Amino acid sequence: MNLEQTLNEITGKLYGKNIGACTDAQLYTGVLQLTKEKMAETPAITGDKKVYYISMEFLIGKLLSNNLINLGIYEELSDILKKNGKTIADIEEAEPEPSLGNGGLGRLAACFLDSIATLGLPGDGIGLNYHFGLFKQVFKDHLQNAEKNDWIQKDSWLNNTGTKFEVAFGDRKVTSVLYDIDVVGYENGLNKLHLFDVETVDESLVKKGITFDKEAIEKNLTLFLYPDDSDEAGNLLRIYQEYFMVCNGAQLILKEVKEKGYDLHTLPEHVAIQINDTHPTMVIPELIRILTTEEGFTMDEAIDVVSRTCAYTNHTILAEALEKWPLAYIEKVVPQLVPIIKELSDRVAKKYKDEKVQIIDKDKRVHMAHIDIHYGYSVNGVAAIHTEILKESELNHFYKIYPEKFNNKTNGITFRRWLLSCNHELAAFLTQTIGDGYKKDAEELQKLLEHKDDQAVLDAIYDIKKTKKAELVSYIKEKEGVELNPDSIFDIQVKRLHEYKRQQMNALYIIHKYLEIKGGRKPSTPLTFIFGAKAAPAYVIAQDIIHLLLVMSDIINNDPEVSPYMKLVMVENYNVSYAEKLIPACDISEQISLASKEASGTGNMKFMLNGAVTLGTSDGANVEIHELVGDDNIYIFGKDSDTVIKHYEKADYVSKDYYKKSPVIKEAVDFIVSKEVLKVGKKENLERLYNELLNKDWFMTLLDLEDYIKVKDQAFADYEDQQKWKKMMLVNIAKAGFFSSDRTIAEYNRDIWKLK
Ligand code: 475
Repeated sequence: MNLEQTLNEITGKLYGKNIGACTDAQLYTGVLQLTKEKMAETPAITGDKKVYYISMEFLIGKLLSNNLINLGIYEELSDILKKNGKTIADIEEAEPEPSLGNGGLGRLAACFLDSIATLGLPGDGIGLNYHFGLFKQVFKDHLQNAEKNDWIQKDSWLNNTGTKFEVAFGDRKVTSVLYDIDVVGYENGLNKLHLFDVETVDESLVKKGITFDKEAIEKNLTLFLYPDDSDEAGNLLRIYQEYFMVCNGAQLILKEVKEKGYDLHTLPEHVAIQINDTHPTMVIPELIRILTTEEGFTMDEAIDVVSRTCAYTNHTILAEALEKWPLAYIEKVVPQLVPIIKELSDRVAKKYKDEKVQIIDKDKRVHMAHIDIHYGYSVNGVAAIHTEILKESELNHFYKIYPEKFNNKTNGITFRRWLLSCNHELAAFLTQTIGDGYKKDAEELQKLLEHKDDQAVLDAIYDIKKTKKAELVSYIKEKEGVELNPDSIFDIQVKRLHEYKRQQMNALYIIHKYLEIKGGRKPSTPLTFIFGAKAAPAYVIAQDIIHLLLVMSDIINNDPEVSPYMKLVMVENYNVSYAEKLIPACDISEQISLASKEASGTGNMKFMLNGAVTLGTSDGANVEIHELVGDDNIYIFGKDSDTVIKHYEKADYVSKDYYKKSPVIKEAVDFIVSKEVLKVGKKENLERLYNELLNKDWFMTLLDLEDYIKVKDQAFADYEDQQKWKKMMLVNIAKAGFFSSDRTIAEYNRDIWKLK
């Protein structure tokens, strides 16, 4: 049977209809089944040693297109659908997005699974099957509201494996269920994403918005991704979730090793466990607990074996994100781990007197990262500058003890999703111009450089950008009800909302530009500013920044004097699927974090790959992008990380000084609480933000604002020179190969996992 016959048979059985007669939703279900059947026929990737990537988040996004691409049947299916009057794009709209992550860290885990399978390495993900992913963002009265975000339908990518484990929280026992999602590599075999769940979860617990009873563990354990941790019950639930994941993960790993007939004493020869930030850290004491209490290991043996199996990745230096759980909380949730953690802590205390490297501190808090560093064999940062900062400042005390454990693994992105799937036009053009070798070896994108003076190639890249901009314009019209000008410059900042990422600095630029236009200085090419960002529900200032952006977009877009020259839109519920539409349409990629604060960034790589030019600080992977494309193909501004770190050390940054010194800064900041803005927005939010900027500005917005304005204006001016711009686009695409997650994973494997 050919593919079309198979699909017709499936839809016939499901709905009594042939392909052409199905609704988009029915056809989605049919194609889902077809794809799952194809995946089930794909051989599993096997080997002597396997990596387990353990993570509280896997922000996988919609899977249909990517699975079809990786199975090599995308084109064929696309033709079949077309023949029957349908398109993949339409049926994809019917697929719910699994938003099982917050942002970069979760999305990275998803890209890594794709690359591990693509490279043919045996490697599975271990995580949780949250019933509700990251909240759905809804704007009302210029404010963000959070609603529950369900994604699990009767037919989905989840397969119930029937595997169950017991997880003990002290005397309380919970039974888990294991769901698997197949991960198919690009023209390669099959790995798995293992997502653990509790059978007794009760979705009806969720009341208004995303509030729910935090006490009933059996009913709420896997209800939500990352519940609010602003109170004790929230913190405890987080520890319940973390322990639930690692206890299941440890049991699964040991079971698989035993089934293969290996002696558990040889664990490091057969297993590598990559711990994605500190959230899964308890897997270390949990494995030690199981090995000593159930497998007859001595404590020394267990510690030795586990320490040679586990490796840790750090994703942030923000103090508030480094987990330090009160020992009393752990005692309450998993008392059985406490003696192990104490033992690990005592061993460190005996050997090292330095307070900074202790596991349990004087306030009886457990520093999770310290467990990973002492009792793991590898510690890595996620971009060159980030790893340097870890070694030289944040984790310097550990680096002095264990220099050999530290290594850098600059992040990457899967080109299957972030080029082949989200930008078919560009991918097809690249194939036509440089062949399709780049699909397997991303460095081949450099072949494009041979065409940098080829007018037809330059024009084609520019035209593809125009096509993607036009597509985005109609999508935004439909979703947000805002009419954008496809001939304007698209300047885009999409990422989680956080003060360190400095969306507020971008907002101040926009105010500045608005006032300029009001004063009669009009830009030669109209400007379109696009934002997408969710703010943690408990993060007040972040909500205020969203408020300012929504109010400003109201003011700007409704001002007939201004709106022909600039528009501002903040898209609602920014997620992976939205990113796939925004990124290919971008001209200028905003990567403007305060230097030293963005560990890597991965959005910056996605934009570059799709021909956007970066406007950014010397932070995270921007530094490496800069090195690759050279000064002429990127816009870098702002103070460097050494300067910023010194300001923090000396505590000598005073934002008001910058405000007083610069009339331009003063004018933009004051506008936040001007009559004009207060007429549309809320006094409480706007005044709070204004005061924060003037009196705290913890992430030094005003430090870089003037330079930002200058360099951004330069970028807009350069855009006028089409020829110059086209070449910049080409160089960015050509140099993006380094950021393929295939390269990143090959490095993890070479230096850390050492799989065959
Ligand atoms: C960095 N998330 C990016 C990306 O390495 C980097 C923290 C606490 C709890 C839950 N999630 C988090 C992060 O820390 C996170 O997403 N970090 C990001 O990891 C991948 O590219 O610079 O901010």
